[in-house]
Amino acid sequence: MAIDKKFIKQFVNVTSKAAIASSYFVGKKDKIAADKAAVDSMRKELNIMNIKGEIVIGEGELDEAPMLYIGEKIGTKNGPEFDIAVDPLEGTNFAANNLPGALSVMAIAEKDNLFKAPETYMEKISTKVSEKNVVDLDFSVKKNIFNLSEYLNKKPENLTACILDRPRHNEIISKLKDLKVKIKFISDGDVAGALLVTDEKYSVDIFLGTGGGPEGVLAAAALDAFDCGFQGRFLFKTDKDKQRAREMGIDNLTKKYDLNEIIRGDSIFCATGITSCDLVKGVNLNIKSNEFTSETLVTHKSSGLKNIIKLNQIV
Ligand code: VTB
Repeated sequence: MAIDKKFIKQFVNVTSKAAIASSYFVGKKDKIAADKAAVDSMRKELNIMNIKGEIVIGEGELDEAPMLYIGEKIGTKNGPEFDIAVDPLEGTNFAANNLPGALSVMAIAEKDNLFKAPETYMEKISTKVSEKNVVDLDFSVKKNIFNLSEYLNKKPENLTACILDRPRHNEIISKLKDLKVKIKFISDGDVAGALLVTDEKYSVDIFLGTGGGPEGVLAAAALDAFDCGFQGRFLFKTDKDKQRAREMGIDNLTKKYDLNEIIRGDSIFCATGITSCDLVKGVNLNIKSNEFTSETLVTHKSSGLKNIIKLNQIV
């Protein structure tokens, strides 16, 4: 079944309001306050929607975070059943320091169609290629680059790879350098990083490396609508992580997940800019009219919608 189009506007409103709430804390060096504002707003707006929703990816688990935790039921319960993944403030450092890239993000699928991901790291790869065996998490960096180069008919030195700038990626980075691939380093925010493969205008051919698992699932929802490729493999390091994964029903802890094992069926994805980035502009307040302008990248898989929605709101 398809998700009714009427929900698109309502979900865009949710991330948009969360982004506006968080925007008051932009550049205030207070990550917690910026996050809390986004979480509180998102929860309030979701709870007045006529849906029977369950948070499958959220702000921690019940014992850690009081709001939008994994397993929390949201909405009025009068309406369709949805699985909802949220990252009310993706890029807390960006918001706290008024740097580009803070987003309010949400992905929605019909019940039991979105992966219930624990809060752990994930090895990820995304490209504009959805065909199998061109790029694969199990291939070496060299093989992936050579395959992609052949597939896109671009020399390796004309390919750009996006990766989180972290010491854990030193080996991948040195291999990319050996292959003369251009690298776009990001300091944070790998939902946006993974989505840079969706359009030629961002000049990114491949995103790879290890970041947050929840962020991987959120990115997968949008990549599915863009008909791009994505694979992820959770990394469970501590015994506590492994135990939690088993409790969530993950038996094979080293499994490589293809995009459609992470998200199936119809979906909606919304990412509203809090501060501007390549994908969307940040929240802007017009002092005279007291109106907030926000931009949301929205996708709706079944209708093929992939668009930026601009809203002017007085809140
Ligand atoms: C990752 C990434 C996020 O934080 O979770 C990162 O997926 C934290 O990684 O997009 P480190 O532990 O290496 O700092 C983000 O960049 C922002 O939430």
